[in-house]
Order: sequence, then C-alpha cells, then structure tokens
Amino acid sequence: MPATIRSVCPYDCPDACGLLVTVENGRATAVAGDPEHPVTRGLLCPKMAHYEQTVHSPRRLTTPLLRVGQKGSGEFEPISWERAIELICSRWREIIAEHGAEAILPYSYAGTMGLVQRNAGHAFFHKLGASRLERTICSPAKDAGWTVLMGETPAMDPAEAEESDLVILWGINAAATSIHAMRDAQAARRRGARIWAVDTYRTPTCDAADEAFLVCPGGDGALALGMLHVINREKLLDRAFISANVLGFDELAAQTLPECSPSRMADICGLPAEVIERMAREYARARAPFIRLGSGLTRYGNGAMTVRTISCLPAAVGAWSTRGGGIFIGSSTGGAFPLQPVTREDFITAPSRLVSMNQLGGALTELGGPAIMSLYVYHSNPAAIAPDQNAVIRGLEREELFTVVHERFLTDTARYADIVLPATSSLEHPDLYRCYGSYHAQRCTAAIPPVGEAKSNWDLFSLLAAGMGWSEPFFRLTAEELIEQLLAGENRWRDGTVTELLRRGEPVILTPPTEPKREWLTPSGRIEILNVRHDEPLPRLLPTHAAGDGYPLHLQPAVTPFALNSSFYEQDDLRGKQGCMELLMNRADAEARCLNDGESVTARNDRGAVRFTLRISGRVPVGTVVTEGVWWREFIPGDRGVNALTSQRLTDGGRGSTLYDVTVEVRGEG
Ligand SMILES: Nc1nc2c(c(=O)[nH]1)N[C@H]1C(S)=C(S)[C@@H](COP(=O)(O)OP(=O)(O)OC[C@H]3O[C@@H](n4cnc5c(=O)[nH]c(N)nc54)[C@H](O)[C@@H]3O)O[C@H]1N2
Ligand SMILES: Nc1nc2c(c(=O)[nH]1)N[C@H]1C(S)=C(S)[C@@H](COP(=O)(O)OP(=O)(O)OC[C@H]3O[C@@H](n4cnc5c(=O)[nH]c(N)nc54)[C@H](O)[C@@H]3O)O[C@H]1N2
Ligand code: SF4
Ligand SMILES: [Mo]
Repeated sequence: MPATIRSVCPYDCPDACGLLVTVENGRATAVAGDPEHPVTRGLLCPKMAHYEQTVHSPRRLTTPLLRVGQKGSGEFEPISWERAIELICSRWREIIAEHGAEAILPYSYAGTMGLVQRNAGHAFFHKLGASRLERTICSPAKDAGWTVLMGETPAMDPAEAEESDLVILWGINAAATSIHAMRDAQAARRRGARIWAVDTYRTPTCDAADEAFLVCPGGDGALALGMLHVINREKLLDRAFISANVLGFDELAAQTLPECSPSRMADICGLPAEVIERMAREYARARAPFIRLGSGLTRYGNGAMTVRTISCLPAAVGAWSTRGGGIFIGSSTGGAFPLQPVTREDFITAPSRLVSMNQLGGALTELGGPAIMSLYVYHSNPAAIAPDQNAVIRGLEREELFTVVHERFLTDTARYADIVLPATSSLEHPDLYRCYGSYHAQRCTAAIPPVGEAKSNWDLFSLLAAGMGWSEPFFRLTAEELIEQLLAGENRWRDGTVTELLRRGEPVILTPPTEPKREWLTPSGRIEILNVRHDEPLPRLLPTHAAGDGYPLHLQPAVTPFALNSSFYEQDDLRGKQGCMELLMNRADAEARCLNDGESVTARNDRGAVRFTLRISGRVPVGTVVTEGVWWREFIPGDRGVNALTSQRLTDGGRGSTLYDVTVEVRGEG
C-alpha cells in the first residue's frame, strides 16, 4: 500500500513548500504540493513536480569514492565508509601537525536549507579550529542596505501584497524564483491592482506584469533617486508620516535630490526621463504601493546602496501606514529557532580566520599563512556556482590540496575531489525548516531509507568526530535530538501550541515579536534616511564595479525556471526544457558583430572566455546579454561555465557576491 508522507522542499527558495510524498516499498514515487499548507496551498514549481526523479536518479552517488585518475578527470573507485573516514582523519591530523588547523577550509552553502543539516558542520569545524567560511554568496547586500535605513525592523507580512493596488516586482524574477509571491500579486490584480516589473531584461515575470521597466544593470539606485526627486518636487510626499516616522528626509531633499533630476538619472538607469516622472507620480498616488525587492539588483558594487535608496520610497510616500503598502525584502525568522545548539560557537577556542566564499579562487591559489591544504565541500558546488571559475579550478587542480566532497551527484566540484562521499536527499533525513519568503515553518522526518550507502550531513559529521577521536557527547546526538533541542523552550515567535504542532510535523505560521510597519527598530526609533553612524550618512549614487572594466556588453547570469543554481540538471526533462547554454542578445548587437542566431559564440573579459549558443532575442535590450542557469560542465559546449566571467569583487555592504556586475565582449568562432 502506498503511504503519503508530509515533507518540506529543502531547496534555497524563499517558499519552503510543504510536500506530500507518495512512498511505495521504500521508494518515493510521486511528489505533490500540500493543499493544507497555508502558503503552498497545493502549488509547486516545475522543478519539484518530479522530485522523485532527483531522489532516485541513476546518477545518485551510492558509495564513498577514492580518486584514481587525475584531478578533475572524474575517475574514482569505490571504498568503504570506514576507509574513507580513516583516510580523511589521518590526512587532517597530518595537515594540522604541519600547517595548523586553519589550513583546512569548509565550504558549504544551500544545497539544503534545513536548520540541522545545513548547519551540521559548524560545530565540527569550530572544534577543529579550521578556517571559517563567510557565507555571503547570495544577497547579504540586501540586508546591509535595509539595515542602514531600517535597523532591526522585521519584514512586513508579504501576503499583504494581495491588498495592494500597485505591486512592484523589483529585481525579482518571481514567476521563476518566488511563485507564491507571483500568485499573491495576481490575486491583488484580480482585485484591481496593477503589477509592475523592474528588471534588466524581459523575464517571464515581465510577461506576467501589466508593465515592465527595463533598466541598465546596476541602475536602480538612479531610478529610485529620480523618482524621489519628482515626488519631492511635486510635493507628493506624505508629510505627516515623514514628520512622525522618518529621520533625514529634508537632508536628502536638500543635499542629494537636487542632483538627481529625471533627465540626469535617465542616462544612468536607461529609462527615459518622462517614464521616471510617470513612475514617480503613479507610485506616490497609489493607495497602498507594495514593493517586493529581489536579489538580482543587490549583486553589484552598489547593491547595498541600491536597496537603501529604493527603501526610501515607501517612507517618502507613507506607504507603510496602509494595509498592503510597504516594501518586502525577505522575512527574517531566525529568532524563532536560535541555532546555538547546532552551531556550538562555544567550541571556538580562538576565532580562526574568515575566508569569503566569494573569493574561493583567491583563497585556494594565493592565500598564505597557512595556505589552504584541505577543502571540505558539502551541499554546495563551488566549481560551478562560485565567481571567477578559472581561479577556483586552478585552486582545485593543486596536487597537494586534499579535497573531500559530500554530495548527491558527481558535480563539477566532486570531479576534483580526492574523496567523494554520498549524501542523502531531503527525503532520507529529518530536519526542521523555516523560510525567507514568508513566516511559515515545518519539521519533517525521513520519508524513505537512504539511497545506497548515502549519509546525511549530520550523521557524517558524527562519524568524522568519532574518527578524530573526540569524546563530546554532542557529536553522538541524533539529528532528531538536535531538532528537539531547536524546538525546546518557547520564545516570542512561537508559543507552546505552535511548538507542539511543529513536533507533529504540521506547517505553522510564526509570529514576529514586534509589530511590523508600526515600530522602527533603529537607534532613533525612526526610519533613518539620514544615518549619521554610517560612512555615507545619506543615500547617493554609486557606480557599479564593471563600469570601469572597459567591455561593451553587460552580462546577466540569470536564473531559469527549470533549475535552481546548479541543482536539477540531473533531471533530463527539466534540462531538456532549458535546451542548451544560450546567450541571449538583441538583434542590433548581433548585427553589429555579424552574429547569427544559433551560432556558437565566445563571451570574454579579463577573467575568462565562455562558449555559448547565440540566441537573438527581443527579450534583451541593446547593450545587455543574458544567460540563464548554472550548467554542469558535462552539458555545455566548452569547458567553462558562465562563472568564468564573473568576478571575486564584493558588494559595497555585506561583502556579498557581485555576480551580475559583469561586462563582456562577444565574438563568433568563424
Ligand atoms: N527557478 C529558480 N528559482 C530560484 C533560483 C534558481 O536558480 N532558479 N535560485 C534561488 C536563489 S538561491 C535565490 S537567491 C533566489 C533569487 O531570486 P530573485 O530574487 O528573483 O533573484 P535573481 O533571479 O537572481 O534576480 C532577479 C532578477 O533581477 C534581475 N536583475 C539583475 N540585475 C538587475 C538590476 O540591476 N536591476 C534590476 N531591476 N533587476 C536586475 C535579473 O535579470 C533577474 O530577472 O531564487 C531562488 N529560486
Ligand atoms: N552564474 C550564477 N552563479 C550563481 C548564481 C546565479 O544565479 N548565476 N546564484 C548564486 C546564488 S544566489 C547562490 S545562493 C549560490 C548557490 O550555490 P550552492 O549553494 O552551491 O547551490 P547549488 O548549485 O544548488 O548546489 C547545491 C549542491 O548541494 C547538493 N546537496 C543537496 N542536498 C544535500 C545534502 O543534504 N547534503 C549534501 N552534502 N549535499 C546536498 C546538491 O546535490 C547540489 O550539488 O550560487 C550562486 N551562483
Ligand atoms: S523550489 Fe521553491 S517553489 Fe519550488 S517546491 Fe521548492 S520551495 Fe516550492
Ligand atoms: Mo541565493
């Protein structure tokens, strides 16, 4: 008899959907969205519709592997778990004796978002004294920019969007990356709202919007300043809201805005002055304008400043005081489940050095004192997803670097490993999930036994701790016991009833401890457009990094609806929907370079050269080229993916990646 088991989507997506998994004879045979989940409401994205094909893919790794060929060749032989653990621990002991523990670097990110499995290595590496990884690849500039203005103010409830009359999807490809936000926007539209999309090319989200505004990459700060200029000039401000809630609007108006006329901002953001004027008026006159801010526009040298500048808009027009109005950058539900019982910062005896995950290439090839001698990768695929792929691969090719990769698949990174260890999928281990697109949380148990000899992140760190001869009882806890520690005690986010529902595997909605949209958790208690504690007290125009690089085309390494970063390429059907690794280019740019549709082209800059299939497309404006997805090397025409073109430079706040801040030139092969 098939059983239906509740689970949670583990991927790095804002939505953490509730799943119903059909299990027959220990195998998952179907996956559906949980109709009773308050946010999912039965709706899954195309990626997860056949998750069983990922879980039971013939490509799954099923035993530990030892490298027998050259690094990168992908030649391995199976070994036992005992031998694998013994090889790893003995090599680490040697490295620590010779170079110190900081010569070991863990690298992990978001293969799974479960609170136990995602953070399972922290305690182990803290105790080892290894270098610490700064996990900043995604969008820390968003939080950095928000915090300058809003301090610790929690996010509003994004479901309020349904009550807005103007929903602005700004730098977010919601139709692909946040389908429940798209659903909420469409619900608002059925009640009369308009939807705007602000992007750099015509995404499926732009198609679903009433109006799309295409800006130059990194130009949104200029757009927002131009709008603020008009709102101020035409007295469309909410003066009562500003005097009660905002610090420094007059300083902004006096010092920054005079320089930001729509005609000047038009040159930077690429939208005509009259469009900026119209956007300003319609935004200010909307009853409850709602901005959903994505991550795309944050991955630039000016990303944090852009977020800070856009976040001034709802303050200027008092959007916060109406239901449905405001701006949502992501929910921060971390307070509901403090992670110390899992991450065990108390195991740190002396804080070791921090290495940015965005600068892995530099760390592996240039860092001294001590050099990195061992890399332990789990639930991440840095050879594909990290910027400056050529530097990363030069590092991974170092013969003396001892690389261990814990993975579900033989990824581009696993191909460079000395030892590969098979990982469970989310259906094979328990965990507790919260999310960043809403306020729900859910706990789940394993739905099926491990595939082959796969082990979960946590179980593997228990084995490694035993292999190192450590006696702490902590490392002998089970994942279920750790989940229980995270759930223990009530806090201001969840009372006893909610915690009990979590224990039973029910999806719950957490309640932020302070009331969003009423209290501003900044030192002054106001929205700080003027923040005197910051190096830049007022928002202003900042250039991008790539502006100075001297290449003519902006490159957008954007996402596809049919994959999630480098995940899901194992599913043939999903990969088939993507076709091949394309470069989308406007006809005018193609003609100027004598390039034809379908032709093989090379995009290059100072960091690398990447082959694509050219797709001439009206979706991209002149001056911008786009590629979607982070392809596995085995499926691409050349030997480098798009990240051979991206750089290790960091954002202006939050030390984030600047993956979208790239320029290139493109040539045919003929
Ligand atoms: N299908 C799918 N879903 C995903 C992912 C995926 O790879 N595929 N990835 C997941 C992860 S890890 C994350 S962080 C989220 C990210 O999800 P989003 O927040 O949607 O971020 P991105 O898709 O990176 O970028 C959003 C849009 O910003 C645009 N953009 C780039 N630069 C600029 C700019 O300067 N200005 C403006 N206005 N727009 C710009 C891009 O073209 C893109 O369409 O999605 C998650 N969900
Ligand atoms: N060009 C380009 N580069 C990008 C992006 C982009 O849009 N374009 N997006 C960037 C962003 S926003 C992010 S967040 C990063 C994401 O970068 P990553 O977090 O590295 O994400 P994935 O590429 O999905 O790789 C996750 C890996 O974890 C493995 N995995 C899944 N579950 C488990 C598990 O339980 N245990 C173990 N050990 N392994 C598991 C999967 O098989 C997969 O290979 O990429 C960044 N890089
Ligand atoms: S990837 Fe996102 S939208 Fe798709 S099922 Fe998972 S949580 Fe839901
Ligand atoms: Mo991300």
